[in-house]
Amino acid sequence: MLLTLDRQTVSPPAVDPAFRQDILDGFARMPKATPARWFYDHRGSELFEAITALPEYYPTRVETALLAAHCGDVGMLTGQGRAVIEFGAGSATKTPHLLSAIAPVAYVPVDISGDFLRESSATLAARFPDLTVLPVEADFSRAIPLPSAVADMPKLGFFPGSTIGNMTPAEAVDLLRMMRGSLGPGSMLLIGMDRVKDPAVLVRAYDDAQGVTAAFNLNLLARINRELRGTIPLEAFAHRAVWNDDAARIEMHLEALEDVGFTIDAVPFSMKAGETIHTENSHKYGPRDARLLLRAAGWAPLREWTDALDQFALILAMA
Ligand code: AVI
Repeated sequence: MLLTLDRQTVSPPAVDPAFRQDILDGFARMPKATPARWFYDHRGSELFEAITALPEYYPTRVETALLAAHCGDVGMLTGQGRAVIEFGAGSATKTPHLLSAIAPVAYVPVDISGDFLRESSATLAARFPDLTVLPVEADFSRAIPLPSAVADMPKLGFFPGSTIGNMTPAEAVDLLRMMRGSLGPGSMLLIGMDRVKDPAVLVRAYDDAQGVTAAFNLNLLARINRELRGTIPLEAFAHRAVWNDDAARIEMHLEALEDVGFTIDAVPFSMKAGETIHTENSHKYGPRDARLLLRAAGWAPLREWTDALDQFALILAMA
């Protein structure tokens, strides 16, 4: 049963003021840096879906296999009848494994992209006709008022995809603490985290041979041109993926290939050849780091599952 979309954010205006502000602030910084959340317009979300199917991008494949293999164990530990709250649901391709295993009373997918949320909610509602689906269009990095229908139910937060890695460790702790507050006492959290591994494997995962990740990164500039009256020459930029060992993260940058000048909403900017815009961090966590992050936010890790190569971990934690 699919109920109406609970809109926490109003339909996007012609120019999203938060997007404008973040981009103008980010381009004014030295070095230039923009928040990764602005990748996900409709085209960006499509490109991200394409990334998840790339041979080099192992996280989605490995995490889906972990869920398929261990959802029975997850169901035993969580018990039946919780409400599942999925943060950043996107196309929710991993969710059916979890829903089949724990038979939730309600499923609340939360995502900033209304289009994707509507499509995936309709697909899930058709596949699980007895399940109450209550989609919430919202930015889960801010406090989310959950639908009143699930207020008194025990909850399982589901945060797959290693999205936590796109935040700094300090932001990650804040977010995990906020989720604990939104989900309430007695809640549980199932989270996916990508492991630290051979940098060559990581760089390939973020700089694939077909250039899909490059297109995903460059789409940010196209979006700026489209939505903020930008004049950025896309052909003057190249995608770069770099392993930062000290910070244990893959960084994505857009590097100017020549000296370049452009405007964004009539504000002038210039870049020298070789200068970059830092567009994303994807932090990777070793086993102890992952548990420490959860503990720092008040979650007690209960059990974790990883693949034979220890590429990716699914961790179940209690509030
Ligand atoms: C959404 N997030 C977990 C992806 C990641 O792996 O950090 C985003 C991504 N960026 C490039 N490829 C995938």
